[in-house]
Amino acid sequence: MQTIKNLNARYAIANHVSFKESDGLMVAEIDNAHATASICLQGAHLMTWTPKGQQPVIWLSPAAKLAPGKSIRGGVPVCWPWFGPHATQSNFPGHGFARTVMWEVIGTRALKDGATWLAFRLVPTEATRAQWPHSCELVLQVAIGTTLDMDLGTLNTGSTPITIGDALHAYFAVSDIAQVAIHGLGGAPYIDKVNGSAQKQQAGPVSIDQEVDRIYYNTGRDCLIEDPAWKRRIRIAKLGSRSTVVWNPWVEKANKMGDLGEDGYHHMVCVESTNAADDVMTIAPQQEHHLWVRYAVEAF
Ligand code: TA6
Repeated sequence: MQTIKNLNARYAIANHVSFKESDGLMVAEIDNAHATASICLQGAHLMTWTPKGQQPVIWLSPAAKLAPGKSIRGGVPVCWPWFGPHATQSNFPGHGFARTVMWEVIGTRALKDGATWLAFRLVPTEATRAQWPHSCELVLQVAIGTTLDMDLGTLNTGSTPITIGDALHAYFAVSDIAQVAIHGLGGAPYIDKVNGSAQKQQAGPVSIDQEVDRIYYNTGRDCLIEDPAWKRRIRIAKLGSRSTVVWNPWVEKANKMGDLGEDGYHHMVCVESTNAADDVMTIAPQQEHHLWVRYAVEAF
């Protein structure tokens, strides 16, 4: 059983990473030459990432609550082993259980370029096995520096194929959602979940002036969140994913959520690298699937 004490004894690295307790949960605090970040061991949930001298890139709700078994609003929730509602069991948690169960630290390293690498493994429980009775291992690797790399690896350790849906459900910080444009999805077909899951096609960049909840598919290109007021673009590169979700709850839904903060929806947008809808992944025995992203900031 990992504790703050034994985590710091085994995995802390000076000028890179240490562990602390926050609202009853264990958190890895990263502070290196290039960036600061924080990762809650519950869900291996990266909560913040701020390159030095920059505005935060990953957004955490000012009203986010850290509580055992509860999802944290913001950061990069790990959605696994399904995305969205469970296909048949309405009482199973939306976006799977990975983000609300304990993970264990399995490694930390100071990289040559000054970044910090950490690896976490999901700890299965009776409850997770009841919802997901398959032999497999889930490992998240993160490299935190001038860019943020995340690799969600599913290894099928069983003797039959498994089919998963997953996502790195990233919340990005923006100056003002009304001024932001999302490039890289032009021409892509999408399911418009706000309009009865109608099938549509994206024309040009995505702008947001109302609730948006779209699953874009056949999308492999980088996305760019263009933020003129902060004179930056956030580049989202990915591998192992052919679907992308863009979400902003807008005012009505935001007010009902209770953990998005007073006007939180103005300052965030989710651009999620997913295996969602028909883009689920079937993994053969002893094979693995990796969902990998790189987030980077470019001035403009
Ligand atoms: O990714 C978009 C979405 O599926 C939305 O429909 C909304 O439910 C959002 O995820 C947040 O879900 P959560 O379970 O974290 O409140």
